[in-house]
Amino acid sequence: MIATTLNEFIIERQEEFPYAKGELSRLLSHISLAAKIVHREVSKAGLVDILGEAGATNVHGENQKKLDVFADEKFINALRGSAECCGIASEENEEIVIFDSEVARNGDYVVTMDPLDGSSNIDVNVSIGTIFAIYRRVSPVGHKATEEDFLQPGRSQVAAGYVIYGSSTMLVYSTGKGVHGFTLDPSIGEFCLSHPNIKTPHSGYIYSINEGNYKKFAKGVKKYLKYCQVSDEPTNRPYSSRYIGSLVADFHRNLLQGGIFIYPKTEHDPCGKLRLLYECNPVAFLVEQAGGKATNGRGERILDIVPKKLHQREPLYVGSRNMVDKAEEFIKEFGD
Ligand code: P6P
Repeated sequence: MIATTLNEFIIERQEEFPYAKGELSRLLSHISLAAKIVHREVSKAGLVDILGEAGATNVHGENQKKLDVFADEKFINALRGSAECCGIASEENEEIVIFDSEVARNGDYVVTMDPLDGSSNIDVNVSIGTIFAIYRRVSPVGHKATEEDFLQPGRSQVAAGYVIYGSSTMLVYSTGKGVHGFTLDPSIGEFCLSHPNIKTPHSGYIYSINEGNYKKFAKGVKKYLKYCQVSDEPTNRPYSSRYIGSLVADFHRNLLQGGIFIYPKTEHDPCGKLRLLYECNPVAFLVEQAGGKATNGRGERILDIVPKKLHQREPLYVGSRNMVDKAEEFIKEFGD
């Protein structure tokens, strides 16, 4: 049987995309092209001098590894060439990246992205990923993109997805009509449909959180963790703690198997660590499409939060809906 490729799948279903035919397929095919290029470099990162610090630091003062910079450039170049995208907001760039050509100014879309999430794991061969979200611009077509195009609530996303560079490279995306996973077949250079219509279990037994921060957690978070450690509800089996330190890898595992990922606020980080625009919103869009839930721990749906700043952080509770609800019960009773 010949597998369905990403491009074939998008074209087969592009009438589901409520805008002009072909726009989304061009955007996603350019994203998948950049993903293949990053895959090639990630898969041989240990062999060429592309590891280690690029010297520069990103807007958050974090050392930029060469692959961060490489991935950022590849995705920006791919989207600049798509003729559909007028600008990008990226973790690796303090300001928005405006595509100022006549063609790009007529683009209807903007993209937010974390070009290489989990980059601290690059040198130790742990899965890393790219996270992206696609919005319709709100600024007038024919003009330059503006920051307002990027400060839309996550519910306005028209598509979102991630690429996970792991034991295999997968691209997982949704346009609001279900979540679909494609595995890269390097022998033909195509992403092939491997996980159609992903649904996440309503309950699970995996909890993902950096327990090294335990002392900084609020009482409600500590109480939920203890609940997980002593309970076998509701799946009648003990919970497992699984934390890779790469959001894409932790999220992908929990999406498929069920589970909850938590990056809570702490006294030191009152808004948590993860970025709303290009980490929380895309995974929130995907998890809701898969039947799960994503909030900031206080009952506020991630997708309803209106961003005020490009690199705004937000606490994230994301995964199986019954687990997010249970965590919120403890937060409500004991505080966050
Ligand atoms: P910590 C990677 O740097 C990242 O942004 C996410 O991919 C990951 O979930 C999180 O930070 C890990 O943070 O503080 O647990 O190392």
